[in-house]
Amino acid sequence: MENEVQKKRILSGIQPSGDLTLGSYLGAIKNWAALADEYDCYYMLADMHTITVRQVPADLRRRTLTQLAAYIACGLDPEKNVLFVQSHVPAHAQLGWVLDCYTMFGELSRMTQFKDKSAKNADNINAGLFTYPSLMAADILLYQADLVPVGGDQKQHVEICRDIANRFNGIYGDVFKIPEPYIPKMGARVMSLTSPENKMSKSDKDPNGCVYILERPEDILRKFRKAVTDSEACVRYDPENKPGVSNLMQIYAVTTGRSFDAIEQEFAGHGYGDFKAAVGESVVEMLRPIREETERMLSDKAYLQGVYRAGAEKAARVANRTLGKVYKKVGFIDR
Ligand code: ATP
Ligand code: LTN
Repeated sequence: MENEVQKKRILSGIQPSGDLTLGSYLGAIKNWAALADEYDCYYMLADMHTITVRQVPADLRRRTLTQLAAYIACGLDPEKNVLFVQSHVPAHAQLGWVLDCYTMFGELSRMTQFKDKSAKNADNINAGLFTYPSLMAADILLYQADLVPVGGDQKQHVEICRDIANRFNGIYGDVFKIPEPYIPKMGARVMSLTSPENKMSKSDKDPNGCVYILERPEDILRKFRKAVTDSEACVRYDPENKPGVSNLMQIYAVTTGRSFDAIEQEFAGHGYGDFKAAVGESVVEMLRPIREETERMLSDKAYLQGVYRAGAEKAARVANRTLGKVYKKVGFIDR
């Protein structure tokens, strides 16, 4: 019990905004599974963030369940990790509002994700898209998280969360733990297979740039076969001049545990064809058990329901404690 109290806490989440990609697996989820013994871990399905972009309701429901099954299939044991749906814990919306009042217009305007997403959704630049980071700050701060494991693209959001927390603590005393981002060295930024200057993203319009973790092996192999490379015909790590090949090398390094040097040697004198096929095969083999296990779990809805209900209950207990403190600090009277 003593140990339980001392464990550092982790919170992270992914939006059920599309099918999970190889990017979200390598950049985030794969690394989460290994943390369960050392940390007290909370993982969310960020459905409230997802509606900042218009969704088809039935699809959102289906993807939320599929994503929960995929979390478990990727090794997040619900006995060791608290797995929950954001909208099931009302404290997120409640603290989100309070933090909106401690977040500045100027700092939100500088967020890269806001700029990208408002360019992509020019007909729906809603207030939720703009205040996305203060809701995300609420997600993290409610749990007094020490670490937030995310891919490199989310670093800016963890930084603004720290700024908001410091601002609030500066006024009211030590209410929030200041979290640190926890970004993997390898796989932090998996790039699109067709435009390797952009990150692989599940809401990408080009389905060939993106490998989904539940995709059929033949489709995965085809996408790798078609991946954009360059005309040098030499497997060498040089992200600046050879972004396509370097991205494939990154992926292969993570799936096989080999170093860049070893990969360069393995393919010395071979064309890109062999290399791309090998990368594709290694990804297929890594994802196969995840796909099979996800499909198996999706056929047992009652089990999944049990997992998210228990998760919401555990999460709410921690979240409500923080929310209570915050309400008191800002001057709301006790009910
Ligand atoms: P969307 O397209 O809806 O913005 P996304 O594909 O970018 O979604 P997120 O749900 O934003 O994915 O990200 C889930 C997690 O996976 C985050 O921690 C994010 O940092 C990480 N991640 C997403 N894409 C990549 C990528 N290409 N490389 C590394 N990590 C990634
Ligand atoms: N913004 C994140 C998803 C997300 C998240 C969080 C990540 C929502 N709330 C809290 C870490 C902590 C994304 O787009 N990947």
